[in-house]
Amino acid sequence: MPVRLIVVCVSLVALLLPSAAARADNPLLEAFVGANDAYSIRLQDANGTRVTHLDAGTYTLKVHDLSTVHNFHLAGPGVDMATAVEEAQEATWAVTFTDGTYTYVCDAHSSIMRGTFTVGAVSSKLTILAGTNTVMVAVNDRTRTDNFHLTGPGVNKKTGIAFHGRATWKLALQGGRYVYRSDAHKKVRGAFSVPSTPYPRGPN
Ligand SMILES: [Cu+2]
Repeated sequence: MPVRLIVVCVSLVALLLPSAAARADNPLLEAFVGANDAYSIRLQDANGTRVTHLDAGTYTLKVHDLSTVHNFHLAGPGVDMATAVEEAQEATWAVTFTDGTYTYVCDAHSSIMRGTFTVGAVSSKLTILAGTNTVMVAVNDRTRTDNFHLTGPGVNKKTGIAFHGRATWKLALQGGRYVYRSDAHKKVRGAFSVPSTPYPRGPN
């Protein structure tokens, strides 16, 4: 008897953007390139920590391009900005990051002077085993400002709003309507329905 997997992907990311973009006091990021002409490139947050992940939104990025042989070039969804290789310069950019992966390089030495970071999002994947009501829910909560909260018949599970990482839940769903949402932003939500009889098996 074949087992059919039904995969439902949900994402809460798109609706997160307006509130982040409207924030007046944008968080500060700083980039440092080529101090003493060294082959160094770094992007850090206001605490001096190297950036590996950010919440979506608009940031103030201060670029310290300290060398006349290196530059800072940042690219990713909606962003493509660079200082000049042949001049040292200080620049302040307002940059708006959306869900995705961003890369920064020195264009003259992009194979060795580069870094990446991710932005966004809360997403989850439901894997529903055909013929059963048991599902595995893999939640990838990539922001500290929203959570993933799933409710419906027999289920009330959530990640913490400040939680940031992956969680896997094994849940027994019943027939009915399930709603997932972010408790921090009421408009960030979605829903799916589960038939009251188990998901159909393939022909056997
Ligand atoms: Cu360089």
